[in-house]
Formats: sequence, structure tokens, C-alpha cells
Amino acid sequence: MAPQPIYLEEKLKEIQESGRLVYRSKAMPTWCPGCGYFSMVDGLPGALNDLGIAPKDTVVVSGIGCSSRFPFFVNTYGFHSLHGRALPVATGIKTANDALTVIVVGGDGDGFAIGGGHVPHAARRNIDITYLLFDNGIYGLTKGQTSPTSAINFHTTTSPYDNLDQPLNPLLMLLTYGATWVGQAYAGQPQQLEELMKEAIAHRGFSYLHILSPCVTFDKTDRTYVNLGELVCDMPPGHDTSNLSAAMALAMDTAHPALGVYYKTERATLADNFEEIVRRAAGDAAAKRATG
Ligand SMILES: Cc1ncc(C[n+]2csc(CCOP(=O)(O)OP(=O)(O)O)c2C)c(N)n1
Ligand code: SF4
Ligand SMILES: [Mg+2]
Repeated sequence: MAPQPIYLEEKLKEIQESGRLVYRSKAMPTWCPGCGYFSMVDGLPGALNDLGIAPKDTVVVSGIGCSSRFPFFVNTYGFHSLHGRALPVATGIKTANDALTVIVVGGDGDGFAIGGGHVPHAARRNIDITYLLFDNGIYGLTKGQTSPTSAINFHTTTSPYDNLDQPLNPLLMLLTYGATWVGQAYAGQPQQLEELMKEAIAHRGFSYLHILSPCVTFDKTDRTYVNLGELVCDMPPGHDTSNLSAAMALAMDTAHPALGVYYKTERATLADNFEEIVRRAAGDAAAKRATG
């Protein structure tokens, strides 16, 4: 039987009836009240439950950061690894056992500062894992420093004269790196977030979901619920998710962050390519034997 955490009575009933409790651990999230990350505590269990993926077949991998605490709060296998190293760990897990559903969760600092070198390779090799990147544009865990996705003029302890560095554009980067599924969600719209998580996990290949999320404690001016709520918008009607150029054009419009699926395509995964290498090596060995 799944562990039974303590929740408010009605909330517990609602979670139990939805089947999501099976995926929840006894540990209660330690995030600040109101943090955007609470959206994943309901969202991911909901997505896994709807997809019928059992906790025993799921591994949630993270690095270090407030967002990276997530494996503690789910009743799946988990790996709270090193800062910036979630993707290599996840690659190893998936390569060792392709039957597992491997989900990486992390923040903008973890993924695009110290861990930035791993992202292109996970994407281009099309490793069949899902990357849920919670972007609050700040280092939350270490008490609010500028990150690679912080806005220009953002004021933090490490940018006391305001940030003048151009922020990265993760959606554009992932499209360029060759991710085969790219989408964007907002923590303030949890139902859509859950639907997009579901689609990202169901995708065969490297799926990247960029999730805009407020750090309510250390960002009172930029990525707040009020500001994000005004900015985010729907996908333009008729957006063709097979059109990479259209997806890139959308990703470049950072003033109007569209929520939904930007791009999806099918391509051989890393595991497919390993099989192909084994086939080629076997053929090579057979040819050598035949020629003595
Ligand atoms: C090798 C190493 N360098 C630096 C740190 C300090 N550190 C911990 S979390 C973090 C950044 C967290 O920011 P982010 O990944 O955006 O996650 P958030 O807390 O915002 O969810 C840093 C710099 C560390 N733990 N290990
Ligand atoms: S410090 Fe920011 S990101 Fe971390 S839990 Fe608190 S609100 Fe969330
Ligand atoms: Mg962050």
C-alpha cells in the first residue's frame, strides 16, 4: 500500500479519488508558500496516473536547487544528484534500463549555468527522457542570485547595479539543439501544465518542457504571478508543430511567451542508435570471420 501523507481532509479525499496519491511520498514539500513549484506536486502525479505509468517504472532525477528537491516528494524511484549533473545521471539510468520512464526536474541555474554543457548533447542524441525545466530566472535555493535566464535590469545580490547580461533563450536553444519535443507551460496554469507534462512524457525521444515559475520569496519585481499572468498567451491559431522555423520564430518572441507545444518530430533515439551500432558490429564481426 502507498504511504499515506497527512493532508487537509478534503484535499486528501480529492487526491485519493484521482489516483494521484499513489505517486505522492510521505514527505511534504518544503518550498515557500506560494512557490510556483507546488504545481509539479499535483501535475506530475496526475500525468503519470493518466498515462498508467506505475511508480516502480518511473525514476525522477534532479540536480541541486529548490526545484531539484522534487524527487523527495514523489513515491517513485529518485536520484537527487549533483548541481548541474541531472542529465548525465538520467542518461545512464535510461541506457541501463530502457523500460524505465525517466524524468529530469530542475531549475534554470542547474540546467543552463553549471549544467549547460549537458543539454545540447541530451537533445541531439535524442535520449528518450523528459526534461521539466522550472525557470524562475533566479537561483532560489541560494537565496536569490542572478541566473542565465534573469531579465535585463533584474536587481539581485549578485547584480547590485542591475543585470546587464542578455538572458539565454532556452526554447530557442532546445529547438536548435535538436530536441524532438519542445513546449512551454506556466506554473500559474496547472491544468495545462499537467496536460503538457503528459504529452512530453508520452513522446518517444528527448522532450523539453520549459515551465515559467515565480520565486515568490526572492523575486518581487520581475517574474511574479501578476507579471507572468499578463504576459503569457495561447499558441497562435493554426501553429504547425511540425514546422521548426515557425517554432523558432515563436520562441524568439520573448515578449509574448506562448504556452503549448512548439515543435514535435520523430527521430531515432539514443537506444535505437545503440541497437544499430550492435547490428553493425555483429555484421562486421561476421564479415571478418567469413574472410578468415
Ligand atoms: C558545484 C556547486 N556549485 C554551486 C552550488 C550552489 N548552488 C546550489 S543550488 C544553486 C542554484 C539554484 O538555482 P536553480 O537551478 O535555478 O534552482 P532554483 O533554486 O531556482 O529552483 C547553486 C548555485 C552547488 N550546490 N554545487
Ligand atoms: S526560494 Fe523561491 S524558488 Fe525556492 S522555494 Fe522559495 S519561492 Fe520557491
Ligand atoms: Mg531558478
